[in-house]
Amino acid sequence: MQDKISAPSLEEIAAAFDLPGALSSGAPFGSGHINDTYRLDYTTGEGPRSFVLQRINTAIFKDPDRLMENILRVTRHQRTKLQENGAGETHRRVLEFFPARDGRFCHVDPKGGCWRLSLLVEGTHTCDIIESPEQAFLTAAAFARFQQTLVDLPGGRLHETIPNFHNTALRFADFEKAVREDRAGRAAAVATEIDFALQRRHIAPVLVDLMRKGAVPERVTHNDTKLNNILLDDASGEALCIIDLDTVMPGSALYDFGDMVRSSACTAAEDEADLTLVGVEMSMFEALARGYLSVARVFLNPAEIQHLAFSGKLITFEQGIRFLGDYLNGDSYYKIKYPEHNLVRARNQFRLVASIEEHEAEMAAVVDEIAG
Ligand code: GN1
Ligand code: MG
Repeated sequence: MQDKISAPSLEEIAAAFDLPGALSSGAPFGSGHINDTYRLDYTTGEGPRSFVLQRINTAIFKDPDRLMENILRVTRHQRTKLQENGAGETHRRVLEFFPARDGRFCHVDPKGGCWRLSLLVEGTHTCDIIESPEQAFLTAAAFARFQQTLVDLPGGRLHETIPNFHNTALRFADFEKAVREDRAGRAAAVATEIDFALQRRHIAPVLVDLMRKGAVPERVTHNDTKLNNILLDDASGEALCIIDLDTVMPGSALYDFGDMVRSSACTAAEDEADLTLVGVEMSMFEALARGYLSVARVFLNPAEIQHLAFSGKLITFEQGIRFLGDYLNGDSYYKIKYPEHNLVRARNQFRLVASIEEHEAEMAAVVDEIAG
């Protein structure tokens, strides 16, 4: 966890960037688990303007300059394509970052904190919980378009901002290490959850093995396709702008689709403690698959299509062992709001895994029917 107390004030950080007018307010913003995010409101001669200021968690993103290099390449390419396609309001459809006065997109404060600034996209909101199949369709199609846009990203392979981020086999090895070390002395009390994970160890390497064999191709992917990483237009509900680009890097389309299933095919939050509310909703899954395939059908290969239903289970499992592993390690990775938060999250994700298992054949049939 980063030290909040010793950090410079928001005013001091904001002053490092060349912003218009006077800062009228600054406050925490969003619901990310890793970085610290703030909204800055300015009063200017041309009316109010708002920005998003973020402190990058450099314990997790160890090379923030390369991370910003990725993000600038990606957003420039998105902007070029939007302009080529004659899309209106490009400033609302792709994130825009501003360098600090020293020219760096990553401003380092005197305490070593790493800050970046982007334009706040006005007239949009995010949702933590899926509201309707229509919304599931739109958001899945938007993430698919994001992947499609990046198919011809120039300039070579992107940096891996977190190596092996979705290598579920290595994630499982990390989990086993956390169980073995039992740093926080919590393993005995969560034997049931540990057992749930160990019984499913065979699914962990499935996608990485397919990637190693070349059956599933490496693509430029988002890698954190949670529902709340899309800005929705306040007026129309349109899925306007993909955000949280920290983990855009080489990956598999399947982990992206899987994380849409994890975060949008269930109508309970990922930290809902009442497990009777946690489970896959087939209407949402079907809408996600229809939305995603409405765009991605043309570029996915047969092995990818064949594993779409499985991908939701796999990444939900991966997320479950990451939360449980962090709980066993003494909560060093994810921000928590109360002591058992990571355990509650892990139980929730495992309940969703179990529910996906119950519906897996049905989910595969839905994908078959849509993909034809
Ligand atoms: C983290 O910070 P946030 O909420 O965007 C995590 C994702 C997880 C997610 C679970 C870099 O994302 O991988 O899926 O929490 N990001 C990182 O909600 O580990
Ligand atoms: Mg993220």
